[in-house]
Amino acid sequence: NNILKYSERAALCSNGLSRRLFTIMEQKKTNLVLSADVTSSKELLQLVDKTGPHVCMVKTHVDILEDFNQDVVDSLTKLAAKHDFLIFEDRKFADIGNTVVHQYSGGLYRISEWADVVNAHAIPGPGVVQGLKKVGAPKGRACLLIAEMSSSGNLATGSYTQDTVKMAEENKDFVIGFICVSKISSNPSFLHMTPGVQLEAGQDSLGQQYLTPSEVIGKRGSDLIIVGRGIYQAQDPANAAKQFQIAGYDAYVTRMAEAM
Ligand code: UP6
Repeated sequence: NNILKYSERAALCSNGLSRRLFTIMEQKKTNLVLSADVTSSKELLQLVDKTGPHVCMVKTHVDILEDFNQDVVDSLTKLAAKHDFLIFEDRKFADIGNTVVHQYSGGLYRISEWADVVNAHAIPGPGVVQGLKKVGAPKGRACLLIAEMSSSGNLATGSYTQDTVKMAEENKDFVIGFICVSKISSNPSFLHMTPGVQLEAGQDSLGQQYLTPSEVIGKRGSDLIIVGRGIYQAQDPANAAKQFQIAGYDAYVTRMAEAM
């Protein structure tokens, strides 16, 4: 998948959401996912409206919002239509199928009503995917599996990562790709999405490790960069998002040119 353009990969996807994401990436010229990890809904909506033109997807952690309510998701959905991006709730489901059915569809957040994409750990086995699929597939939703993590000392390595790729392949209709820190599947329809990205490599004080867009997209062959603090803690988040958009897309264009 190093030589296929996003639009060519879109054509290979059986899931409508991955097709749409690749199409947005090509049209908007962005492989940037905003990780909108702010704690008030006002801040969230302002941040998303400002950075919306530069992103193909907005990732949320709704359970960190102090004032979550239905208006927030209504407004977020409107912004998604206005700026043409997908909504990804970073819920990291990690329980048996029956429990995730309820966590995904019910509770306070009713995630399946508004999130295009969610993610899950592979640790419980395929039941977690089956449970999510039961709720999400009829609504046209999709899921990413966490095959690797960005944090230091994490246990998602080696055969765990390989077995997660296998689990994705066995559920290709609903699983559209991975959270990972490098390219782990040669199947061009799978999306590789990488968190832990800043314009300079480094780490935070709690184990997060940062790589640059050119390392992640160019050298490691991932498809999308996920950026939180690098954007929302910047003086000018819209401009920061633009810088990440340019850096991420340039790395993709360069990678394509080098693979030719
Ligand atoms: N995230 C990681 N690493 C992972 C998986 N998910 O950082 O392996 C998520 C975090 C956060 C975002 O939960 O929302 O990606 C990274 O934010 P940051 O850019 O501010 O570090």
